Amino acid sequence: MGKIFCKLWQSEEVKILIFGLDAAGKTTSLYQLKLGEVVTTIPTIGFNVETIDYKNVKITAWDVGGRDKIRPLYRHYFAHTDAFLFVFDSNDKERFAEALDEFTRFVNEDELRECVILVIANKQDLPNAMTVEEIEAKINEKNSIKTQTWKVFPAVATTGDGLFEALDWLKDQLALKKTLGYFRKNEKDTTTVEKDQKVVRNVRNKFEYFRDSLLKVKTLFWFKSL
Ligand code: G3D
Ligand code: MG
Repeated sequence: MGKIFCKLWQSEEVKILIFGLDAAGKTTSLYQLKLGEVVTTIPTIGFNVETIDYKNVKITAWDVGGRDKIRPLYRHYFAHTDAFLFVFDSNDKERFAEALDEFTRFVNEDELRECVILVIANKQDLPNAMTVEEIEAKINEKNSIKTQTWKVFPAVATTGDGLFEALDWLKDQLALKKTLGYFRKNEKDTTTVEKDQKVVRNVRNKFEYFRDSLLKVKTLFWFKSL
């Protein structure tokens, strides 16, 4: 799995967040990635955060849901996030609505508006698991994703099935985003150059107008002197 992360994300920092209700399969997925030590910390703001630092990739995961007081504190982690994963327990129909509400909240966070969203439909090995299509339909019903690129992938975190494909897609999307970002930056530069050229043109026009006026006045005096 490490190869995926090695290949592309060598130069720039990549920041990924993982959300999901408790028991959805986040910790299991993190260990399946086999990227190194999963470090668990409880920050002073009071919830359990798991992190992996692998080369230039920083992944942070925590349980969401339930505690309204803690929710605003999540935002400490949002700045400069490139992608977020939301892990659904596809088999937990009772808590699916709660999970979807949480997912929608993250989708609507201002600081996560540029993120790529990878939805993991986990626990596909269980007989009553909702399918990818069902989960996709539920997300579409909410109609909350306006700006972000997103996709749902089936997975079984306990075996690792599906995680590889999901992360491969994420890697491609991040590469695309990086390329688009590069072009946008250059577009901005072009605009700046065009603006500068406009200023130069204006100054030149004014100068030429002034020079012509002087010439006219000079000619007038010359005629008068005849
Ligand atoms: P969390 O970190 O999101 O809270 P965990 O969830 O990774 O701790 O997983 C919660 C439980 O779900 C674990 O079981 C784990 O083995 C199980 N689990 C995770 N992914 C899958 C999956 O794809 N299929 C199945 N059948 N189970 C899964 P325990 O028994 O250790 O609590
Ligand atoms: Mg966990």
